Amino acid sequence: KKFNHVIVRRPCRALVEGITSGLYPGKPDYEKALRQHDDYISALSRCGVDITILPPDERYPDSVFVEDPALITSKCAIITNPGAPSRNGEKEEIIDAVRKFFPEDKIEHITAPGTLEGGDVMMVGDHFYVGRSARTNEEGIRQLTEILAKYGMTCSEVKLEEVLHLKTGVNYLEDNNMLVSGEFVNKPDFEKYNKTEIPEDEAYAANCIWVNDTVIVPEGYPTVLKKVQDLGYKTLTVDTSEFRKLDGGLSCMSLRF
Ligand code: CIR
Repeated sequence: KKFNHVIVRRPCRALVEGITSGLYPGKPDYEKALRQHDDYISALSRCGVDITILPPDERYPDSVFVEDPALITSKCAIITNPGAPSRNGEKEEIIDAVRKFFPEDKIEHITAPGTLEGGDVMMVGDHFYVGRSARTNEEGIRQLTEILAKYGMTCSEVKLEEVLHLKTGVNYLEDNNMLVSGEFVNKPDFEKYNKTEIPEDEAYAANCIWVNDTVIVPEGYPTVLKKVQDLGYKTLTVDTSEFRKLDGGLSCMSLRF
């Protein structure tokens, strides 16, 4: 398996007004966020992917989190319908970038009353786990299931209790390896994987990303870093402290395909 492309969007100044649960207090420092985003792009570029960098979009404070308005699979691209009202319009702005890679008949849409955000979707080969959350509803999941089936792919729902998005707490690293934290540690859905448990005090680092045999780990989580290295992966670290203040992590900031 290999990813060839990545899409990111530069953070906008309005980032400081992004949605936050307050779990990680403080307002993002914009200049610092820009530098961290530069480092994020550098790390990705070391993983052998080409990177499309979209310009900042001041209308949408959370638009740096491009993972949410689209879900890109090997067979089709799905424009989602973000459940957060202040983010819903982001779906119109990601389409052009997606069109560079997919013909019109391979671009699908989640439509109202269905809502879905990409952060709730975790790809494991041709199977997709989707979190039912405050952002992703039953109808959104139904539509996603139908779209995926059209392309020979499958989907199963995971109920979320504590986290914002599914991938806030569980991430697949390929090779049957999965990072699990909190409510996901004992979920029967993930029994068949080689699970690595993330300690509670490093829960944020459950959101690592696999990019072509390298795993990018957020900076400042030594236990998780060691565990990922012990699984045999090359690792890179990126400081995401300013995005963490908005509940955003490594996976949220790119579309990888
Ligand atoms: C939000 O609440 O929508 C943003 N502040 C964070 C989005 C994080 N995205 C993700 O987990 N995929």
